[in-house]
Amino acid sequence: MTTTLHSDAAQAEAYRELRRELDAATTDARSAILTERAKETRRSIVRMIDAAKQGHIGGDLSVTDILTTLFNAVLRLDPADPTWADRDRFVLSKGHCAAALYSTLAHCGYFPASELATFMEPLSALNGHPNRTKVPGVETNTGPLGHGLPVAVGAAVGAKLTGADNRVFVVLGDGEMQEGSNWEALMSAAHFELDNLTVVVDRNRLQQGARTEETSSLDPLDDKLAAFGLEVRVIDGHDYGQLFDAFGPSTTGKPVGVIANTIKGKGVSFIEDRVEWHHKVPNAEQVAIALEELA
Ligand SMILES: Cc1ncc(C[n+]2csc(CCOP(=O)(O)OP(=O)(O)O)c2C)c(N)n1
Repeated sequence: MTTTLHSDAAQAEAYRELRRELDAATTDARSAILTERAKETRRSIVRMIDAAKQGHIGGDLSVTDILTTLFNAVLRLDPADPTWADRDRFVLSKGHCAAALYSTLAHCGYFPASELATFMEPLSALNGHPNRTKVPGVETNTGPLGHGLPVAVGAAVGAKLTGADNRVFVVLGDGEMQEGSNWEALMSAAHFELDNLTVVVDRNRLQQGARTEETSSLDPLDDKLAAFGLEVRVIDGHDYGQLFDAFGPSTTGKPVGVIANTIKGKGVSFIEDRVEWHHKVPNAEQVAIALEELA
C-alpha cells in the first residue's frame, strides 16, 4: 500500500488509446466499449467492498454508468497529469460512493488498480469518502451531503472569471437533493449563467433506509430544476447513448441539469432496487453470484 498515489503510466497510455478509439467510434461501438468498461468497474467495486467489509454498494452500482461515460468519453482530462490546468473538473457530490469513483479513476490510470484492494484500510489513500490531497483525480473532498454542488458552482464561476473554457460536472444523489444548500447553489448557478456547469442527479429513487419519495418527495424534479433556471435533460442513466448526448454542452446559455434515471444496485439482481443494500456487505456466496452476473 502507498499513502501517496501516482499515475500508472501503462494504464494512462492504454486510456489514451482507448480514448482515441472512443472519440472515433459510432454510437453503437462506443456503447459496446463502455459496457465492458462499466462491467470491469462494477466487478472492482464488488471486490473492494468484499475486501473492506464496508462501503455503499447500492449507490456505487447505480452511478457506475454515469462515471464510466464521463471519464471515458466526455471529460477533457489526462490521467498522467491530474492537475493539468485546462482539464474539466469533476465533483462526486455523493461522496459515499467513493468506491465507484476510485474504481473508475484507477481504470483510467490515475493510480495503479492494485491499490483498490486497500480500500478503507488504515493509512490507505482510498478512504470511505474521496480526499483531494490523497487521490489524484479527486477535485474536492466530499462526504457530507450537499457540499459538492456548491463547490462545483464555485469552480464554474472561477472558470468564467478567468475566461477558461473547461467544463464542470457534478454528480449528486437524489436523496442528497433534499439538502437545502443544493438549491441555494442552483440559484447561484442560474444567476451567474453558468453554461459551463452540468449538474447530474443519480435518480435511483432510494436513499438511506427508505424510498426518496417516502422520505421527502422530490417530484416533479424536472419542473423544479427548470424553475431554478436549468436546461433540463431527463434520461435513462444506464443508456450510454443517452448519457453521452445529455453530457453535451448547454444549448440555451443556462446551466444543464441531467436527471439520470437509474436503478440502485444496477447489474446485480439481488441488490437492484432493494433499500437494505444501501450499505449492506455481500457474503462470500453473494460475492460469487455478483461477479458471475457482472462477467
Ligand atoms: C449531511 C449528511 N447527512 C447524512 C449523511 C449520511 N448518508 C450517507 S449516504 C445517505 C443517503 C444518500 O442518498 P442518495 O443521495 O439518494 O444516495 P444514493 O441512493 O445514490 O446512494 C446518507 C443520509 C451524510 N453523508 N451527510
